[in-house]
Amino acid sequence: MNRHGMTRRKFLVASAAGGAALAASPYLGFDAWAASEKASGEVKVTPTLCDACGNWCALRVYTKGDRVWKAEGIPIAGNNLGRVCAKGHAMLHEVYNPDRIKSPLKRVGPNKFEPISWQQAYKEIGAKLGQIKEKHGAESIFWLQYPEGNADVTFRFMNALGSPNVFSHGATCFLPRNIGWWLTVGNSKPEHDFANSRFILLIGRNLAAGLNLRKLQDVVKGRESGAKVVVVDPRFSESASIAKQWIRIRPGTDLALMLAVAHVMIDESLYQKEFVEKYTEGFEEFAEEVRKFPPSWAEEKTTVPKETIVTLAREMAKAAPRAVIHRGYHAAAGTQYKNSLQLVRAIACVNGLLGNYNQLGGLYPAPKVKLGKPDPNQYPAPPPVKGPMVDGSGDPERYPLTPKGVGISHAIPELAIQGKLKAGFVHHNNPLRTCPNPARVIEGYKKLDLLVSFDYVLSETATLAHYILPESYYLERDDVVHANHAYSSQQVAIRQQVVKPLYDTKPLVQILIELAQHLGIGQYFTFTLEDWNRAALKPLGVSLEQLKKEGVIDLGGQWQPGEPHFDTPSGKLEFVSSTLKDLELPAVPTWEEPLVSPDPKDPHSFRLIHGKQAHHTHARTANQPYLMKITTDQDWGRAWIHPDRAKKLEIKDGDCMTLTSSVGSGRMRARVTDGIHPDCIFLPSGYGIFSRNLTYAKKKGQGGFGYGVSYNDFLPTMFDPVLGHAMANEVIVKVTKTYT
Ligand SMILES: Nc1nc2c(c(=O)[nH]1)N[C@H]1C(S)=C(S)[C@@H](COP(=O)(O)OP(=O)(O)OC[C@H]3O[C@@H](n4cnc5c(=O)[nH]c(N)nc54)[C@H](O)[C@@H]3O)O[C@H]1N2
Ligand SMILES: Nc1nc2c(c(=O)[nH]1)N[C@H]1C(S)=C(S)[C@@H](COP(=O)(O)OP(=O)(O)OC[C@H]3O[C@@H](n4cnc5c(=O)[nH]c(N)nc54)[C@H](O)[C@@H]3O)O[C@H]1N2
Ligand code: SF4
Ligand SMILES: [Mo]
Repeated sequence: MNRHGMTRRKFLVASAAGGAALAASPYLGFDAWAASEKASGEVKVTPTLCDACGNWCALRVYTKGDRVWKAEGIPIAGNNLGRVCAKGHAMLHEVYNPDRIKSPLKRVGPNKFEPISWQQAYKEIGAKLGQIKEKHGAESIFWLQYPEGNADVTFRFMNALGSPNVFSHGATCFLPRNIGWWLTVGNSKPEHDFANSRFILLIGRNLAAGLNLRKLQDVVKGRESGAKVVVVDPRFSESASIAKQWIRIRPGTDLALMLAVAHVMIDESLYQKEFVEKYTEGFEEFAEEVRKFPPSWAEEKTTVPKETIVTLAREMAKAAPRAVIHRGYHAAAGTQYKNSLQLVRAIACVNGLLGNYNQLGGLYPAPKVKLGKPDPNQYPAPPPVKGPMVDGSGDPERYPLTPKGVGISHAIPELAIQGKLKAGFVHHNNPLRTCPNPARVIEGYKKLDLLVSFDYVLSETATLAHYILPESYYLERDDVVHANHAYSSQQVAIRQQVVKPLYDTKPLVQILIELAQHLGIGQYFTFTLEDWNRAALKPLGVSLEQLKKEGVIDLGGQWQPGEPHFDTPSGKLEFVSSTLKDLELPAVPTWEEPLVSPDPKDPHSFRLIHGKQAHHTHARTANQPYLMKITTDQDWGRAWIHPDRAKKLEIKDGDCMTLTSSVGSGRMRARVTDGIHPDCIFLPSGYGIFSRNLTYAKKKGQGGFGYGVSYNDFLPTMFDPVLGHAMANEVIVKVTKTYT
C-alpha cells in the first residue's frame, strides 16, 4: 500500500485499464475545460514560467477553486512580451493528464511497474550506484538534462559524485551554432535587434513555428516599420509566409549561398569598410577565399538563380548596418549538416561585412544577469571534476571544442554498449525518441545497470528506466530562480507552485537533496531550495517574496548601441579563426560538401529534412489531445513532396508513401506541394511516439498509436568529425508509393 492507498496489484490493473478509467477525467475534451470555466470557486492568479518548451515564457496562471483554469502572458517579460502560444495554453491541462506518474516507480518487468516509497527508491538507487561506482568508477555515471533552471544543482550533484559526464541535448539541437559564433565573435549567442532592422534574413530559422514569441514579434515590428524580410528555406515555411521573399534553396547548401553573398559584397566593394578595418581580423584571407565562390558557382550548388544572390547581397549591403542575418538555431546552422559549423562561421562573417555588431538593427550582446551562489562556508560545494567527458568532449585529442556540460548525448548508447557508461540519470529528456536511430538507442540504454528517470509520464525513456522518481509538474513546483532570456535588458524570473501537487511527486531539487543523503554526498546538500534561491537573488537586491509576487523583475541594464566588443583571442571579429588555426582545422570559411546527397539519377532518392510545427514541442506534445486535434483536423502529419517528383513515383496528394533509409523504414501520407525543393522530403518533427503508456498518443481518433513517424527513425547514428553533433539532415531515403 502506498500513500494513495493503492496496492501494487491495483496500480497494474489501473494502468492496464487505460482508456476506460479516463472517461470521467476532467482532462478530456473542451467540454471539461468549458465546465471549468463556468465553475465557481476563488480565482487566484500566480505568476510562473511555462515549461512546455525551452523558451521559458512568463505566465500569469489563473486558478479557480484550486483548479488550473487559464493563462495569459506577462507583458514586461522580455522573452514573450505578454504572448502565450497554443502549446503554452494546452500544456496547462497536462497537470490533469491521467497518464501522469503518481508516485516513485520501480520497474519489475518489461513495461511493468511497482509503486514504491521515496525512501525505498533512494535506498535501492543508493546501494546500486555505490556498487557501480566502486566497480567501474564515477566516470561510468552520467546525467542527461534539458539545461538551465536547476542545472547548477545537477552540476553540483555530479561533481559530488565525481563524474564529469553531464550531457544536454546540444548535440541534437544547437551545438555548431554556439561554437561557430563563439569562435568568430566570442559570444555564442549574440542577439538580434530585429525591430529596428531594415533587412532581416532568416536562414533555416523558422521563427513562426520553431517559436520564439519575442523574436517573432520583433521581426513583425521590423517588417511593419519597413524592413524587408527574406527567408531561405528549402520549404515554404510559416516564416516564409510572413516574409517578402522566399528563397528556395537546395538543402545543405546554405554555405555556398553565404560564400557567394560575401563574394558579391567584397567584389562590388559594398561592405562596411570602417568596421572591417577597425574591428576584424583576417579580412584579406577571407576575401581571397570567397573570390573562388561567385554567384554562378553558387547557383550550381544551391539552385538559387545567380541574379537572386546578387540582389540579396546588394540589398543587404544597402541596408547595412541595419541589416541582420539570424544567428541560426536548430536547422541548417544547427546540428543538421557536416558543413553546419562552416555555415555558422560564414553567417557570422557576412554579419561582419554588414558591420552590424552592437548597432541599431543589428546584432548585440544580450545583457546578462549574474545570480549569486550559496555561501560556500555555510554550504560547502564539491570541487568541479577535472578532465574531459567520457565521450571525448573537452578532450584536446577528440572533441576539444565541444563543451563539457553539453557533450554528445547521442553517444550515450554507444558508450553503454562499449561498457564505458553503466549508470545514468535522465531529467526532462527523452533520448529514446529525440536521438537518432531508436533501435540502437534502445539497445544502448538497455545495457545500463541503472537508469533513473525523472519524467512526469512514462515516456519511451522512462518506460525503460529501472526507477522513476516523478518530478512534480511545472505548475506544482518551485524551481531555481531563472536569469530570464530577456534579450535586451536584465531580468530575473521564477517558476513557482500554482497548484499543490496532485500526486506523490517532488521538485527536482528536493529529490536531489534527499537522494544525496543516500549516496554519501549529503554534506554538499545541506541547503533547501529556498536557501538556494535567496542566495541567487542576494546580489541583485531583489527579495524572493517580491519575485514570487511579480514573477518577472526587470533590473534595467537595457542594451544600447555602441562600440563593438569581441571576446575572441584577437579581441576582434575573426574572419580567420585563431582557435581553428591552432587546432589545424579550416580556419577561414570555405566550401564543404554535405556528407551525403541524393542520387540525381534515381527518382526514388531524396534527402530527408524536418522541422517544428507551432503547436508541438519536440516529441513530447503528441500525447496532448487538444494539440493532436489541431494536427488531425488540419491533416498536418503528412510529409511534403514536390509535384514533379511525386508524379514520377505516381504519388498523389494524400497517398501513402514508404520511406526507407539504411536504418529504418516507415509509412506516411503525402502532401504534394510546390512549396518544397524537389531534392527533399519534409517531415514535421513532432510525431512518431511509440511509448505504449501515453494514452492519447495511442488512442484511435486522436491520431492513433504511432501517429506519424519521426525523422530519427531514419537517421543513422553519426558524429560530426569536429563537434560530434548528429548531422540530422545527412540522410538519404528511398521513397516509394505504398499500395495498400
Ligand atoms: N523526434 C524529434 N527529435 C528531436 C527534435 C524533434 O523536434 N523531434 N528536436 C531536437 C531538438 S531541437 C531538441 S532541443 C531536442 C530535445 O530533446 P528532449 O529534451 O529529449 O525532447 P522533449 O521531447 O522535449 O523531451 C522532454 C522530456 O521531458 C519530459 N518532461 C516534460 N515536462 C517535464 C517536467 O516538468 N519534468 C520532468 N522531469 N520531465 C518533463 C517529457 O515527458 C519528455 O519525456 O530533441 C532533438 N530531437
Ligand atoms: N513550436 C515549437 N517551437 C519551438 C520548439 C518546438 O519544439 N516547437 N523547440 C525550440 C527549440 S529547442 C529549437 S532548437 C527551435 C528550432 O527552431 P528552428 O531552428 O527554426 O528549427 P526547425 O523547425 O527544425 O527548422 C527550421 C527550418 O529549417 C528548414 N531547413 C531544413 N533544412 C534546411 C537547409 O538545409 N537549409 C535551410 N535554409 N533551411 C533548412 C526547415 O524546412 C524548417 O522550416 O525551436 C524552438 N521553438
Ligand atoms: S513558446 Fe509557448 S510553449 Fe514555449 S514557453 Fe512560450 S508559451 Fe510555453
Ligand atoms: Mo532545440
